[in-house]
Amino acid sequence: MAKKDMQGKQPENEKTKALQPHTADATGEMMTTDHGLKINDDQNSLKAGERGATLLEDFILREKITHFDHERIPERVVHARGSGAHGVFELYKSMGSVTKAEFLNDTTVQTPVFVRFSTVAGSKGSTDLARDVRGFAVKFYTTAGNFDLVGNNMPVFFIQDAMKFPDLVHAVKPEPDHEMPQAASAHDTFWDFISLMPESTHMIMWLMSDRAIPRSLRMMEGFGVHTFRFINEKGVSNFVKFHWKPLLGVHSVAWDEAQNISGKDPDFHRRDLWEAIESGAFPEWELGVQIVPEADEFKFDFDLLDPTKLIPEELVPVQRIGKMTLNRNPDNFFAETEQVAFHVGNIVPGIDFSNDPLLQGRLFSYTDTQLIRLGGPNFHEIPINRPLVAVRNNQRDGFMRQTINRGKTSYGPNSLGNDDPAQVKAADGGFTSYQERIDAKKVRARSQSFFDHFSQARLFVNSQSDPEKNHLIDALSFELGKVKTVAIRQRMVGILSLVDKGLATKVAFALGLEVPEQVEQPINHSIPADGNPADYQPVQVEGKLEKSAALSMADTIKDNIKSRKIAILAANGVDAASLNTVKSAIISAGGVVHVISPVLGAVIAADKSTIAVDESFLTAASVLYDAVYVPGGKSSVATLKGEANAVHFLNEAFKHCKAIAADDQAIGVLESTYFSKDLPEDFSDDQVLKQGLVLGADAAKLASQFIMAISRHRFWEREKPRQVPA
Ligand code: HDE
Repeated sequence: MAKKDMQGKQPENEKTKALQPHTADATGEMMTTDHGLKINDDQNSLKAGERGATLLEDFILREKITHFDHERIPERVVHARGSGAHGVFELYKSMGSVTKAEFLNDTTVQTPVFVRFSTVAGSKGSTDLARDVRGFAVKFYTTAGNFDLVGNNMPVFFIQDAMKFPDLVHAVKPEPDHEMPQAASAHDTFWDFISLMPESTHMIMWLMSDRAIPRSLRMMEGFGVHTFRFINEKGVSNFVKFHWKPLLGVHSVAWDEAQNISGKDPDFHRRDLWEAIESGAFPEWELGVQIVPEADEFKFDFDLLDPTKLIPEELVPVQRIGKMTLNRNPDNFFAETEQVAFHVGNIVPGIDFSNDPLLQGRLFSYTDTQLIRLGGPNFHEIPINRPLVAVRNNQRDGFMRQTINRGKTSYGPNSLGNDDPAQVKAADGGFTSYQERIDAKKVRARSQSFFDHFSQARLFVNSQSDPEKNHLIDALSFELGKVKTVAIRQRMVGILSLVDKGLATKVAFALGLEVPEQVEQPINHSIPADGNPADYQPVQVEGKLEKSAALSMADTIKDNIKSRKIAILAANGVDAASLNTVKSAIISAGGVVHVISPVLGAVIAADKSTIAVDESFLTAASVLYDAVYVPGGKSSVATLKGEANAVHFLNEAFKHCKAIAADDQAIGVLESTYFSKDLPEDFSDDQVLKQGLVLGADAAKLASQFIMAISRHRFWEREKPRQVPA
């Protein structure tokens, strides 16, 4: 685990150093107005007598209130809720054969990055645990300018053409008459739109899967989604898809848990990211690329330009080419995380666009939205957005201009200013667009090669483990159950039946509906006015691949408990040895332990030692932890057994399929739970790995079995009887 540097500060990089002249620290400083006047009284406004009216003259009051009145800027229309972090990217091997991008050529260079994770639909203050796509936007401050990889945690998207983006977003956002629901897709307008747009079906499978409720921002994958191009020194182009692979594995929470976390700690993901970085448990991802030579563009049974399709890893393996480490929290949320402006069009030589019509539409949108959100054309001068390389051009003026451009010339060509700034030859790093050959009619149309909407949705369903499939069915049943218009539910059941009959039947059952024999035609309602619906029917391509292992989270990395949060329930009279042995074993394995007790302060152990309490049952909840341990100690056990909150804590942890361990002496507490009847007979390693329940008298052995169980993340098999109370 990486550590903070000697001063106890998080590591610096070229970008965080460049931010330093813009930072301010008030320690030991005197208070001034914005024009630098020293302030003598910041408590009282200027009045006509002690009990008199406030005077208009009070410029100090007016300045303070005026600034306050203007503190807010518009939130992002999508991805409003976000959390950011600084870090570095290090390259494993030179990619010079396929790209001339400098930061992907030199393995000795550390490229500073700033990352912003986000939810899409909710407002700035909404819960982190909404069922939603997560934004995964990375700004690389490279030696050739900023490269922004503005991706998501899902590899595909809802729509194929940028023209439909405002419709999609209007449909998912709170309904316009009553502004409900907040940060949720479970409502009529969203499913109305989706049920008429079969191209969304693949993405819907991802959105209804556990990928939409990550355990941590540190435990999710990232994807560039679109096909991009790599261009090498010789001008040869290869198609490329970008991936981020988290070194902690890909893990999620249960839906019931997500809903509870939203109440107990709506900042759960933001806090988790912040705390991990503060503690030195720096999150890491490997950058992966799938490379497809231009000659292979048409070798797949889907179109590489279609953003509702992924390239299965079985067809084109992901090469891991470097690692990103997030090692520094922002100093100021507004200045950095809020003001950062990503743009999918910020590329560097060696990287270029494909004709994906969604990507093409995004190229316009990002600058446009920053103009209003950040108040003018100079948002690139905001410290977090500035590249590390110098910016020189003839763009001038505008609101909030920071640069003081010298000289007379702000045009080119010019003779008065030596024709500077000079253009740069391609050989010296000047950007040139890839010269793709185009011979086409100007049309508003979509390629027939985009019309297979179900094969990859089916591939996704087939690739899920049984628990994942159950979660998918539950999520669809929940979301459609919240839809009030029965016709929309019915239409969706019809669409689902085109993906997987079994899945559709189970969802239909939960909704009290039947799977229709014949699906209502046309199912695609995204048809131009003069279009013939018959020409817009989905085509069914029998995908060659049955399953793709990478689409399931079942076999993700599950070999460590780094930064996992474990609760130890204790009261006065606890067995200190039992508590401390397990606690230190967890800490040595990289886990985080909180002792939770009926009240805050400290518990007095049976041996009279004092154990500090981190949380009480009032301030903590099982949904905020990955696992729970109950140590022995007669009176502690007696107290916890009679403490409804302790029993609820365990019941809920069981329901959410978490590892639970108890000292033999604490069996009394477990007997008060509803799962006491499910306690296994033996506690062999095999049994522990199957059930996630550990009981024993030998604290050291118990600790190692417990750690093994926590590293498995969840024991979804427990859901099987599917009759667990809350
Ligand atoms: Fe975005 N998107 N998007 N998007 N997007 C924005 O830009 C847009 C799309 C993504 O943390 C906005 O600065 C259009 C796909 C992320 O600041 C806006 C289309 C993917 C973020 C915008 C898409 C994304 C945004 C809103 C369809 C995954 C947050 C605020 C043509 C590959 C970045 C802003 C951050 C943000 C437009 C589709 C990812 C309005 C028009 C596909 C991660 O410009």
